[in-house]
Parts: sequence; structure tokens; C-alpha cells
Amino acid sequence: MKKILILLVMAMASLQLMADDYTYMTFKNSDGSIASITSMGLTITFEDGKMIAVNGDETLTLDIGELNLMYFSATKAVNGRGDVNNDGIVNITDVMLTVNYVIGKTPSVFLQHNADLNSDGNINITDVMGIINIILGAY
Ligand SMILES: [Ca+2]
Ligand SMILES: [Ca+2]
Repeated sequence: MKKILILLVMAMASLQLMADDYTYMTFKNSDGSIASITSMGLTITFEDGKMIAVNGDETLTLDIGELNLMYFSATKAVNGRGDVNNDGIVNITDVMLTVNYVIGKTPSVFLQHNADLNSDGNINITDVMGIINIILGAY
């Protein structure tokens, strides 16, 4: 475990050189959910099986065991919520894909976990409205 952490720290150090071009550090979990934090001035520590990323007022805590991938991105992921095609952003494409899903079509990439905004196990018009609200900044 210690070796893995050292490798991660080394990877982070080399990635830091590229950070100027990328605004956010994005983390992808094994369940497909993603989260972003501003990369400039970011401090990442590992403690009790958790990865804690701190940047000013922002704090992101993730289970290391759940963590699949971390990468720089130009856009901020909203905890994966609403990002049904998993491209790191919530936009009109996600609304359209969710509408298609609701009316019975099956989009090629569709993360139900990210679509079910109110976590009631169903994906319907309420969730479509929720994604629109995320785009409008209401969340
Ligand atoms: Ca998307
Ligand atoms: Ca729902």
C-alpha cells in the first residue's frame, strides 16, 4: 500500500507541471460517479483509506478503494450528478439523453446513477427537470 502511495505522489508531482493548462482535477470512482476540484493550489493527502483533496474552501474526500481514475480537465464535474453520458460536463446533451431514456429509447452511454437525481430508483421527468436546474445553476 505504501509503495502505491509513493507512486501516486510521484505521479502527482509530474502532473503538477502540466497543471497550468488544466483548471480542474477530476476524480472518477468505480461506480462511475465523478467529482472535480480546482487544480491550482491543490493539496492531496491520504489518510485512513481516504483521499482528501483540499483547495481553499473546497474539500473533496473520496475512498481510495473506490477511486478509479484521476485526471486534469478543463471543465468541472458536478459530482457526476446529471452527467449521464459521463463526459465531465452537464449540458443540453445530458438533458436530451435523459428525455430519450424516459420515452423508452436506450442511449449508447447512459449512467442511470448520474441521471437519478432524486435517488428514488426511477428516471423520469423530475430528474430531467433536475438536470435542467443544474445547467441553470439552481443546484
Ligand atoms: Ca455530460
Ligand atoms: Ca429519479
